[in-house]
Amino acid sequence: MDKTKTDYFSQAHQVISGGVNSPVRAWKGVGGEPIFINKAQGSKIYDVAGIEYIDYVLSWGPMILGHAHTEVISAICDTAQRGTSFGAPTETETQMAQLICSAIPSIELVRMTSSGTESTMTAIRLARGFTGRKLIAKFDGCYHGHADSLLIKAGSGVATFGIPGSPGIPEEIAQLTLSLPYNDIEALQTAVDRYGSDLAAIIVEPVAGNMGVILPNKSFLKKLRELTEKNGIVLIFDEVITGFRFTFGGYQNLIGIKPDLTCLGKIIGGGMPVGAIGGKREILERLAPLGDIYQAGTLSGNPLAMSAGIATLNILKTKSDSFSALSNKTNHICLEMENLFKTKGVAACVNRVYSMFTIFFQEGPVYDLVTAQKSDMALFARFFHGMLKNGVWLAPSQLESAFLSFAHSDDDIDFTLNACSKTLNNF
Ligand code: KE4
Repeated sequence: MDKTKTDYFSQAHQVISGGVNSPVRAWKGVGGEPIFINKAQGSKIYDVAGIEYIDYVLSWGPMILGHAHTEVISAICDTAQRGTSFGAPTETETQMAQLICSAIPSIELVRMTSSGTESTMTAIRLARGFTGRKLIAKFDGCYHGHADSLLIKAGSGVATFGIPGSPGIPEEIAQLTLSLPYNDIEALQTAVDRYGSDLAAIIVEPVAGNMGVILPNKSFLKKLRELTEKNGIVLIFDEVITGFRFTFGGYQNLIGIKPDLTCLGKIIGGGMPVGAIGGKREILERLAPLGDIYQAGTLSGNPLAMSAGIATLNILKTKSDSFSALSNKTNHICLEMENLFKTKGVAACVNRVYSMFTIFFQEGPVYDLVTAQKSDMALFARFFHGMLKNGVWLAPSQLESAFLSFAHSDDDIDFTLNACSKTLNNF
């Protein structure tokens, strides 16, 4: 007998903690039981009952070309014919590193990992080893993966669940992490005045995507670069989401700010498990085996992930002037949705930057975690389920981002706006 949709989740629950392998997939932020997916193609995702949705999650960012892109799939299949992992260097890793270094001028040397968490964890360890200092600073609502030092006032699933940090992180470790309000230059200046000479690193999402989309204020990142430069603090840009999303490079390319270290992930793996840490040669050379700061990974630079990532980046390289068209498409859908909310009398403000956006259910403005958390989460949940019923798959949390891909057509945009109108008619 065919399984019903709920069978999938109850079966998963018997053998997987929470029935999911990452908390945000459990839909705790919107209620209801998560839908299981069977396949995806281009801008569409299909659940186990064969229902089609237009996908704005895109695996939380990686699928900028759309799902199952033929060249990416064939790159994976071709590589797989020759084996899946060797635990020895391959040329594909060099090619990936060359692509990253050529695209992002601040990156002189790279180390591949298998996740964004590993790359940010490595960045923190590198900064502490390089400076000999212990303290690090981050920003409330920014999420840099689940390494102990960084799961402090984090965004993404932590913010949604209101988990202040997480049990299991000794306060001795938590006390070494300072978390400051995002976009607050005064708080930053005060913290650096007080702790500057003890700070190993300050890590930031240059565009925040884990408390919903929040843009940096004009001078925030510039001030951050000035203060870290002046005080010998390693500046880390966590570009796991923004890397290769807005341009063939990082957000840093667009604003002309060079961090000391950059963390990458998601898009550079084309949907396969990947992360990367890159930056100043003098810092990266401190990594074993060249240096004395240890970091390792059985599947780091895995040939399948490298092939998928290289195929993805090579296609993105040919689309350099299409990024602005993708940004315009995003702007268009956001403007049209804002008009719909206004017409229906629903308080909402839409933050967007290039091809990512978040609909905050409040008047706004939203410029940090405190303002983001003022959103009407219940209304977001109603909107999420309404859009789902109308064939549109959004992130199952108010404090996440929605993404467009190069596969999202004008028809997809029209369909989505129609779904939004229908959803609001039933509000
Ligand atoms: P991973 O370890 O999940 O590959 O990357 C961690 C990470 C690091 N930095 C940023 C800016 C990130 O957004 C992430 C992961 N993002 C979340 C969603 N916002 C991944 C989804 C999930 O946790 O399942």
